[in-house]
This record gives sequence, C-alpha cells and structure tokens, in this order.
Amino acid sequence: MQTAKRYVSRLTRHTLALVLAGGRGSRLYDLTKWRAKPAVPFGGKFRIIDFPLSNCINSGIGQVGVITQYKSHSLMRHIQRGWGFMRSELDEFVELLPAQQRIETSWYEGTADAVLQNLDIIRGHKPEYVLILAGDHVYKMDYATMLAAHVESGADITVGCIEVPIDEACAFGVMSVDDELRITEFVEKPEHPRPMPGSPGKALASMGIYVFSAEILFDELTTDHELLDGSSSHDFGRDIIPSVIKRLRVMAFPFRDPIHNKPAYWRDVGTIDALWQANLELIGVSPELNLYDSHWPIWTYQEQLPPAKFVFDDDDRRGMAVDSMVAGGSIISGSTVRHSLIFSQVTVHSYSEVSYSVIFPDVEIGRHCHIRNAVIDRGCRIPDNSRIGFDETEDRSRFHVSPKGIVLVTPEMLGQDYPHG
Ligand code: ADQ
Ligand code: ADP
Repeated sequence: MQTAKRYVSRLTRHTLALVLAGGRGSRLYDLTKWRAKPAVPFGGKFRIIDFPLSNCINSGIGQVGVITQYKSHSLMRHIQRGWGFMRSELDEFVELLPAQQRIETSWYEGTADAVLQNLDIIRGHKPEYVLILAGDHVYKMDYATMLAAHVESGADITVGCIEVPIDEACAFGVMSVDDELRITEFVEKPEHPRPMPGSPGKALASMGIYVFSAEILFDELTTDHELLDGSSSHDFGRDIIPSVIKRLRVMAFPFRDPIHNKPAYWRDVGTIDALWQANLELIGVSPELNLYDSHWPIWTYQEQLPPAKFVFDDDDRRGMAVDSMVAGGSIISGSTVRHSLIFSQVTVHSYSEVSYSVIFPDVEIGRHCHIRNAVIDRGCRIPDNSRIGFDETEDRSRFHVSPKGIVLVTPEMLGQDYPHG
C-alpha cells in the first residue's frame, strides 16, 4: 500500500495539468457576454474553474497552467487573487497562459492549437505526463487514479469518459472500447451515436479530459500543426483523438464514484437550465455534489466578508431563508427566501419573496419584489415591486427566458451599468 501510494505521488509530481479555459460557452447566453464560461459563479461562493483547479491540488498535482482567451479579464483576476497560494519554492504554481501569439500571429484556433501555442512553456516544465482538462465542468475527481491507470495500461493517451443517455450523446465525443478499455472508435459529436453494447439507452462519452505521455503530446501536436491543407481544425476531440486511435494505444478511463461504485457526479453547466438546476441541487439534505466534504475541499477566492444576517424589518417582519444556502455578506431583511442559492453580498429588502432562484453576488432586491425560477446576474439592482418568473410574456419582453422557463436577468437587461465599472 505504502509503495503504491508513493508510486502514484511520483506520477502526480511529474504531471503538468493544463486547464482549457478559453471557450465562451455561448449557450449560457448573456451570462457569458462579458466573462468566460469557467468564470461563471457556481455554488454560492465559487466559480466553475475552481472545480478542476481544486481537483488538481487535491489530487497532488501542483503544476497547473490555465489557457485563456475569450473575455478572460474576470477569470484572470479570480485566479490571480485566489490561486496565488501555491509554493513556488516547491515548484508548484497555477500559471496563466493567455493567447499571446507566441507562435502564430493569430488567436488560439481549436483546443489543440491553444496547447501548441504554449509548447515552449510546457516543454520548459519538463513534464512526463500532461493532463489536459476543461475549465467548464463541475465535478470532484481524483486525477491520480486516471494517471495510475494510464501508466498501468501502458497507454499513450487516456481519455476520461462517462456514460450518458443516448439522446444527449450527440453533444459529446462518443467512443467504442474493447474488453481491455482500449478505444477502437471515436467520433466527435456524432449525428447517430453508437450505443454501448448491452445498454441501448447509453453511450460512452468523452469528458474532454486527456492524459498524454508528454513526448506523444509534443509529437502529435506538431504533426497536427503541420497539416496546412485545411483538413484539421486543430481540436483534440475533432482531430487529434480520432486520428490516433489506429496508430497509438488510446485507452478509456471510466469516471466512477469509488465509494458507491456508480458513475460519478459530472455536470456540464453549459445552459441556463443546467446551471440553475445544478445550483439548486446543492441545497438538498444529501446532494450528489457535497460541498461540505472536508476531504475534498473546493478552493476559491472570496473577499473577507461578515456572516450572512437575517433581520426583522421596522414592521417586525421576519427575514428568513429556508431550504436555501446564503453566502457571506448577504442581508435578508423582512423578506423570505425559499429553496434558493444566494451568493455573497446580496441584499433582499422587506416584503419581498425569492424562491427557486440563483442570485449571483452583489445583487440588491428591492421591496415588495416577487422572484421565482430566476438566475439573477451579478450587480443587478432589482427595482421595488418587480415580479419576475410569474408572467412569461412579460418576462420575455424584458429578460431572457430559457426553454424550461428559467428567467435570466442581467444588469444590461435592466438598463443598468455594472457597478464596478
Ligand atoms: P466541447 O465541450 O464542444 O467538446 P470545446 O468547446 O472545444 O469542446 O471546449 C473544451 C474546453 O476547451 C472548454 O473548457 C473550453 O472553455 C476550452 N476552449 C475551447 N476553445 C478554446 C480555445 N480556443 N482556447 C482555449 N480554450 C478553449 C469537448 C470534447 C468532446 C467531449 C466534450 C465534453 O471535444 O469530445 O465530449 O468536451 O464536454
Ligand atoms: P465577474 O462578474 O465574472 O467578476 P465582471 O465583473 O468583469 O465579471 O463582469 C461580469 C458581469 O458584469 C457581466 O455579466 C455583465 O452583466 C457585467 N458587465 C461587465 N462589463 C460590462 C460592460 N462593459 N457593460 C455592461 N455590463 C458589463
């Protein structure tokens, strides 16, 4: 056991993780108009990128690069403020790798190009393994087990995978595997996904995370880069992985919950509906994603704030939140919050009711407001007497309404400036 542990820690020490955090995530509509999807707030005090970054630290991977491109200001600010605690003396770091035209005079094209353009920096760290991650999924995963499986199976590349319902599979890279989990076929976003043998309702989907033996990555990126005939979009899922499965040993690593031995929690909170639902799921008595797990802490940056408070108003109306989570610095005054997730520094004024809603930081909700089934973006000032989530026609005229009827409100939709400039 002792030897096995030491062996795995040797692997994690020689691994460089690269978090791809440059995509917009356009299905989040106006929430990603000014910020990248990995910077979208999640879970009361986190941002989505805190999950893969925390997974790295908790897995013992101390060398991490974050590749940014689209609207990266708030993402970079968050990482600089929150992730500067790494010990450079121990050669541990979270390093920002914005598109800076190191090789090409262009922005990053596909995900593979985003890595290629940083190849000199990556080589400089002399990793044995490179773990490529997406910055926009919410999950808790010990990457060390995936690294160990990579080495034990003698793989050149290992692809993290999960089972998804067949009718959702066309949004993913879908693979077939043989008895030893070697990938025999990989199709990116297939129109007709191949079901898993024996499970017609399911497909084996790529999580978009990969372990590469470093030299293999360097060779494959260079080969792909040299395809100048326009045949490659320089993307891992579309180009690199499908092109190597016949030539190289590419293995699948099913991501399972080791304690309950079932597929693990993994969410792409890429739509307003998915974001709303995943946030509200955290509130239950025993949510699938437990943020109160001291064995797997999620690290983040948050300003020093006083505790949330719940106060009576002048008329002695009770301020309360039930079946909800409320972050620091928030004040619920003479109003009621039910089954909602309230981020930091939110004020709800008296005679108001908020239910089934996700309220991002720095929001002020005026008096006599009724809000339900809503996602309210950071910095909104909701005027007194507002009703949101009750009349779809009226909501549509002012806000964005998702397919499931969740109302997204941003400062711009309210005709307001963002308070912090
Ligand atoms: P998609 O999710 O469609 O499929 P993509 O949009 O390329 O993949 O995003 C992957 C990650 O890379 C995201 O974290 C995104 O932010 C980032 N990213 C995108 N473009 C970038 C760029 N130019 N520079 C830097 N970062 C960038 C992928 C795989 C599928 C797999 C799904 C799982 O291709 O095979 O099934 O992820 O969600
Ligand atoms: P974050 O909230 O992720 O920290 P920012 O503070 O940079 O990021 O801004 C994100 C939010 O602020 C956006 O959702 C948008 O509502 C608003 N915002 C930022 N910049 C502008 C701008 N120039 N014009 C209008 N709204 C903006």
